[in-house]
Amino acid sequence: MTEIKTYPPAPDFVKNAHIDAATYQSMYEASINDPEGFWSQQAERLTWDKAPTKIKNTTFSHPDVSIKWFEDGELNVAANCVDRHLATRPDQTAIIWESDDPSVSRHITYLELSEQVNKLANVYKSLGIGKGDRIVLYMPMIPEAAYAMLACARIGAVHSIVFAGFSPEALAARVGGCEASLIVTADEAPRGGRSTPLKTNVDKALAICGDVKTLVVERTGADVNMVEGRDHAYHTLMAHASTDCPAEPMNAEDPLFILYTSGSTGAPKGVLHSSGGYLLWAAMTHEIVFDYHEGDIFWCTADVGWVTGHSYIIYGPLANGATTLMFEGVPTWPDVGRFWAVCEKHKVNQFYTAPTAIRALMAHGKEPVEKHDLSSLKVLGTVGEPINPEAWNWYNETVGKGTRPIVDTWWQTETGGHLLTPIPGAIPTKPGSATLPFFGVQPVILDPATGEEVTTTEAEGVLCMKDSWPGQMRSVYGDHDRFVKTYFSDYKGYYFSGDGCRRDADGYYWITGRVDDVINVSGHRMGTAEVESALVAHPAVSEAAVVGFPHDIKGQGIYCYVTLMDGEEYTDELRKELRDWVRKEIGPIASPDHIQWAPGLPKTRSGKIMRRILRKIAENDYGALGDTSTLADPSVVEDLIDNRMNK
Ligand code: 6R9
Repeated sequence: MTEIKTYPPAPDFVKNAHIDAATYQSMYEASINDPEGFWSQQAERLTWDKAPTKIKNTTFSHPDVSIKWFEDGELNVAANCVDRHLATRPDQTAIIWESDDPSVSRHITYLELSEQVNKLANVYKSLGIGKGDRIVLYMPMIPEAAYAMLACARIGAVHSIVFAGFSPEALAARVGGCEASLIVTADEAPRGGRSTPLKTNVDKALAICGDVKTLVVERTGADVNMVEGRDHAYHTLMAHASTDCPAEPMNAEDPLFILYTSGSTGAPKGVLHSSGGYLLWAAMTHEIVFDYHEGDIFWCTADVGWVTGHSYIIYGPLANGATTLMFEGVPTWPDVGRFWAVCEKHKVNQFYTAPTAIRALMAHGKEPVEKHDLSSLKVLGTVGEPINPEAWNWYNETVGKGTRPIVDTWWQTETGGHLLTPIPGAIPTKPGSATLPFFGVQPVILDPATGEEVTTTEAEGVLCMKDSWPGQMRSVYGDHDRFVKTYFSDYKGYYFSGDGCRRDADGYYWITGRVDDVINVSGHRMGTAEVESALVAHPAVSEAAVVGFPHDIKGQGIYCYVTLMDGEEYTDELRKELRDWVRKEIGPIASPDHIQWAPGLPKTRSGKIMRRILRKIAENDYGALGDTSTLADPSVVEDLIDNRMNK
């Protein structure tokens, strides 16, 4: 095995950093030994209408799981992200918008942000929306998406963002799932020189889930269908709206947003986040993990449709009064140097992206990076999936010139923000490791066979958390039992992350990937069950089993085994049709990479599909199939291998 190098923080960096090694140690200890004291002090990062006196009231005890932080506190998230900066920085840029078209960008100041948010909040009210109502956002990466989120927060409405790459079918399920009163969308979403017809997709979704009011931003000016009384033009209503809208005082535990995410079973679940604890977590991690300083330009390349966009494009940076960059395009258009051109153009200081993007750009070599002046960069971050050491090294050497700390941040939609991560001035990094816990985070590794904690420093097993942190999700929207069952039932008394993990001799954590039937395709989480149910919804398909397989760029690809109905013919045309079908049912992000015909699937005598075997076949790893003696018909496996090899 090649030796793993350790990269200590550079002395120059440590000098200016918020947190050094000794401070990390003492603060971490305080956060564990005296959570009440620690978090009541940290809560002062936010501006409260009523400061909390009850700090932590949480239990992971099955089945009475209950999570409350700052429960008697009152605040408004929009007031924290906008209003409180108006006295000190009205003319500072809050949002830099870089459009898909490289010649177009805009700067929006905190004062402008305030006016737009307040107007939109008044527009919501005029459409009959109030505290607690749900608003679905299905939007391009444009400043109006930020206004739409913050305007919800201002009046206490709960947003549920649906990534613009999802299909009308997936959108309809999410609109229906939270009984939304309004959908905010745009005519079209330009990306990479192409355009997604968002409003047309909304029309198709409403034909499935029933009519809901819409508010349509004009992004490209494309001609779209507007139904009188149902569809409203954003710019028309905004033109008459007042910039004066008081912020609704909210309890810290009132919901801020719902975000659907995939699990191992059933339909995606609506992860529910709070106002107080979530915002504190987003703000604090944004400042400390990226070592954000006053005046820095921060760029997170995610889409606001994912949790990373929520916490690190909008809520964290704006709560801190930062300048946040919002990018509408893709890393490879108009050329593979786009990320670096944007870093140079806007003098980006912290850059946060996904390993899949790094791998894709790495394939094009150094030249597109070296063409650009990247001297403004101070910290580089990654998120979404394990980063392989080759990609880490390339990021470090080619982008960071070997002098910028890399923060490999492990977290989940459920966690609200970073849980395992280097702190750049404090924690030496190792390529591929998310290193150590953030303040208040108590990771444990459990033996999956016994459910017992592995207490030795070196350990391997499933990653759980022993106690709550303020940014933790509070429930599954409308289904608290599902929350308890999904996260607190397999290992009682712990939060179960769904990830496998190893702890090395230095106590560093190395995520080994999901241990459930969730796959991670280009950093997007997907339940194999979702792809399976899309496939079996096709009239020709009788059965389907979906697994992940290693993919050079995407991390994991989607491998589908499909059994057809009697009398159906296994043809290449049908294969193509099924691929398009899945794209239509879920969205292009769920495009199958391989569809293998499987007249028979390996099943146990009780009828359970043995996915372990299917994963091995997908990986072309036939020597390690393990015990197949419990199969009802072991010959099925040979047929699948023959099929795989002749494909
Ligand atoms: C923020 C986000 C969560 C899953 C998580 C894990 C994987 C995320 C990672 C990572 C290794 C990292 N994951 N960050 N694996 N190293 N730094 O991605 O949320 O979309 O909910 O995905 O992503 O498997 O369980 P989400």
